[in-house]
Amino acid sequence: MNTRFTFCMIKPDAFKNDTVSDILLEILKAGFKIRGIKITMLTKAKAEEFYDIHKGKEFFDRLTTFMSSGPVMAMVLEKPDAVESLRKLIGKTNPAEAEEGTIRNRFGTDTTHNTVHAADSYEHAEREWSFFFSKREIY
Ligand code: DGI
Repeated sequence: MNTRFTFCMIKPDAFKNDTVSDILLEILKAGFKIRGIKITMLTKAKAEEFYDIHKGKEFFDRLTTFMSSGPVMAMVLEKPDAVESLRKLIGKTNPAEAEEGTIRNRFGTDTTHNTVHAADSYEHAEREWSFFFSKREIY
């Protein structure tokens, strides 16, 4: 298992609130290298596929409607212990509970509109970047 890589996605609320560049800067300042990047739109069906682990939960429709409401920026990021490091940088799911200075604390609004997704394991990271990128799009 390679622990240098993780998957990150900036969510539609960041595009709406014009905080994408601030979030990117935080990620770069934390020492991550960008190995793949694209802006794309998820259809409702694609958002449901990406979050299929949450299917059946109370917030599933809210989450997938939001995630297909505007652009997302998908990224493959590199840094030692990438998954743990990025999870720490973004903070807890609910921005109100996220530690001060974390990305979700600074730029998030609520548990749905929490500006950024980060893979929670190396296994999920690989599944998630494969969802967005072909091999040729990652260097
Ligand atoms: O890994 P996280 O994004 O921190 O959290 P997660 O994998 O448990 O859930 C994925 C996303 O689903 C999360 O970023 C926002 C949404 N979500 C999770 N739990 C709740 C939720 N949305 C609402 N409204 N309420 C929840 O309890």
